[in-house]
Amino acid sequence: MAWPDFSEGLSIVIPTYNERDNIEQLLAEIASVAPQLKRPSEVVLVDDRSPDGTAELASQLGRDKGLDVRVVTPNGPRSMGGAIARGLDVCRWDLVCVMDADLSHPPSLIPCLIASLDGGDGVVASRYVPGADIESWPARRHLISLGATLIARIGLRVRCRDPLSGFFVFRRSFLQSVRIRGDGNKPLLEILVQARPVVSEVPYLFRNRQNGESKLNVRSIGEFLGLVVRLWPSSRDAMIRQETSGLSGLDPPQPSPNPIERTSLLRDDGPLEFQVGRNRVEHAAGHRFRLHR
Ligand SMILES: Nc1nc2c(ncn2[C@@H]2O[C@H](COP(=O)(O)OP(=O)(O)OP(=O)(O)O)[C@@H](O)[C@H]2O)c(=O)[nH]1
Ligand SMILES: [Mg+2]
Repeated sequence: MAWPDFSEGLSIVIPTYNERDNIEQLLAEIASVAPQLKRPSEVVLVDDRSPDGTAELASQLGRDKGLDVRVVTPNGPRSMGGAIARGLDVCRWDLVCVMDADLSHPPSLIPCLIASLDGGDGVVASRYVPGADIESWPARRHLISLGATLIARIGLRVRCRDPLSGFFVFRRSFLQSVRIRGDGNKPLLEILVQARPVVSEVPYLFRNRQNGESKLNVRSIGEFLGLVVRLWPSSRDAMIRQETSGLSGLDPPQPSPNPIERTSLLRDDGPLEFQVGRNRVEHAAGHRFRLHR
């Protein structure tokens, strides 16, 4: 089915560690966007036994706000990527949105992400397409993020502008072909490199975390580089397949019922040049971004 059916539910997977100061506002924002989704939804909070009581507070708030909040507590070492992989395993619905709990990712964008799925495999909320912005990051953080993004895009031949985004929508049925390990804490990158999905990108305003502490540290950078090295053979194989079979060796994107909408699909299958920003249109919750071959 090309379009998300309104009878289909949505699972929102959120990894958490010590997010007590953010969880109430996050769940309130999700509750306020729920009516616009026009579908059943659940929140799958994957919490690595946060000492600040995030999980208990989330369960209580879910009951208070009438939200279907399920808390999953994995065994094993604490890992943000591992938590997302676990959440994707246990969620109830086929349509799934992954996002952070630190209010960097606005829940108000979720309806727009789902509407933008439009026959593709996934939608990425992007910090690096025209119309997007990042609020109050120090220069050092910008440099780290841009450097890591370039390493991923060039080293792994990924066309998505923000392959390290932690805010995205996919179908779990599509993800069945991908083994998401969660090492390196960038599950979207694992998906893009291993499954070469058709994705579109939607710009948004990324807000820097206001409360709580970042878990990003030097070790995270090392783990990310380890992930790039692990994924490199997969990206090389995809390039060889592309060279031997020509650009059309991979199936073209599914046609959309709307011929204008079709242009929004981007097959993430190699280092093709693309133009940006030619066809930006107003969308319900912001600007929709289109990528063209
Ligand atoms: N379950 C689980 N969640 C985690 C872990 N580390 C981070 N998270 C969550 O993953 C999300 C992203 O973590 P952040 O610390 O914000 O990492 P970041 O977004 O790369 O960095 P900042 O935005 O600068 O803080 C947040 O919802 C965290 O609570 C972990 O070890 N286990
Ligand atoms: Mg964050």
